[in-house]
Amino acid sequence: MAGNDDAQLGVGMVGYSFMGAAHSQAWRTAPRFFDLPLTPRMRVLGGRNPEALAAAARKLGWESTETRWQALVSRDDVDLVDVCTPGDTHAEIAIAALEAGKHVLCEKPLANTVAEAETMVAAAEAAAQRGQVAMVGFTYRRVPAIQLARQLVADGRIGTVRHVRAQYLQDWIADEDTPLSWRLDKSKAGSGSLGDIGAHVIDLAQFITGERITSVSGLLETFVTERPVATEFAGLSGQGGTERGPVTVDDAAVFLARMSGGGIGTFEATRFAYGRKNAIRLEINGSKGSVAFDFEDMNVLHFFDAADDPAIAGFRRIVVTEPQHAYVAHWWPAGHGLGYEHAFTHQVVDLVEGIAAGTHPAPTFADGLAVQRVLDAVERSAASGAWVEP
Ligand code: SOE
Repeated sequence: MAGNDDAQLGVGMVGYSFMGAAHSQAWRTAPRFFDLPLTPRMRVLGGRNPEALAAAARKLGWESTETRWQALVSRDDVDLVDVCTPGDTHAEIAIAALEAGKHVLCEKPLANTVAEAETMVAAAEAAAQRGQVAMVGFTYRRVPAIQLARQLVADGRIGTVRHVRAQYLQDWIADEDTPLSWRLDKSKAGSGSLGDIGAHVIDLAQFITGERITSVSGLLETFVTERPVATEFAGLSGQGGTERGPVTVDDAAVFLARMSGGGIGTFEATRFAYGRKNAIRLEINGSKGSVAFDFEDMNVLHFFDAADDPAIAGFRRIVVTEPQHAYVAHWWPAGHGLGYEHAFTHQVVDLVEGIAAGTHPAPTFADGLAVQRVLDAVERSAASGAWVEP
C-alpha cells in the first residue's frame, strides 16, 4: 500500500453528509469488531466548504482535509477513495481515483446514466488488471436477514421464484413545504425515488433471487412540482425560505417486471407513503414457499415452508441474531439486534478483506451497471408506455 504501513489501508472520503457520516462510522468501527487483514486509516476527508469540512473531519474522525477532490485522489497516503457525493460526480471522481491507482467504494446508484456507468465499469475492469478493487454501496445486501433470505432461495427452500414483491416506502417529502435538496434535482441526482431508493430494491430483488430483471413496464409521477428553496439543509430535511424552485425528478415510481427465472415482479419506490420512514419490504413467493422482510423490523425474516403440516403451517418469524447468521457473531448475543449502520460496517469488512485477498467483493461496478440499466429501462418505459428491456 503506497505511503502506508503494509498493515494499513489509507482511506480518503469525498462528501460528509448523511452517507459520509454512515461511511465514517463504518471505517471507524469495522477494525474494532472484526479482525481485518488491513486496518483502515481515515487519512483525509474531501469537501468544498473549508469551515464545514474542518468541523465534519473533527466530528467524524478524519485526520486531514482537502477542498479539492482531485488533490485527495492523488495523495500517496490514500489507497482507497470512498465516493459519498451526489450522483452527478460519481463517475468523474471514481474514474480519476481508479486511474490514480486507488481502490474505490462508490455510493449508489453507481451513476446518473447508463453511459456514465459503462465508463465506470470500463475503468474498474482496467484497474482490476492492476490489482485494484471497485465496489458500489448497496449496503442492504449486508443486513443479516437479507443474507439469510438469499441463502434460503439459493438452497431451493422456496423452489422456483414466481413473484417478487418489492417496495421502498419513505415519507420525508410528503409535506409539500419540505424544501428542495439535491435529491430533487435531476442534474444532481439523475432521478428521484426511482434511482435513490428504487435502485436498492432492484439490487435486492436480483441479489436475493440470483436472477435478473429482463423487462419492465413503468410509471413515474411527480406530485409536487415546486418547493421552497432550502436556506439550510442537513441529512434529508431542512428549512425553506420564501423563494421557490422546481422539482425535476419523480416523487414516486412503480413498475412491473419479468424475472429471468420466469417469475413476475411488482416494484414500488416512493417518498410519499406517509407513516413509512424507511420501509424496504420484500416478499418472494416460490413454488415451495416464501420469504418476507421489512427493514423497519430489520432483525427478522419471515419464512413459509409449503411442506409444513397444513394444520400448523404458517410464516415462521425468524429472529436473525444467532451467531451462525452472517456477521452477527462479531456483535451482540442473540436477540440484541443490529441497526442501519451495521450494514455499512459489513460493507467495509468485505471490501477490506477483498482488497487483502485480491478478490472483488460484490456488488461490483458491473452489478451497479446492471441496476442502472433497469433504472434507465423504467424511465424509457414510463416515457413510451411500452415494455422495455434493460
Ligand atoms: C434517502 O432516500 C436515503 O438516504 C437513500 O439515499 C439511502 O440510500 C437509503 O439507505 C436511506 O434513504
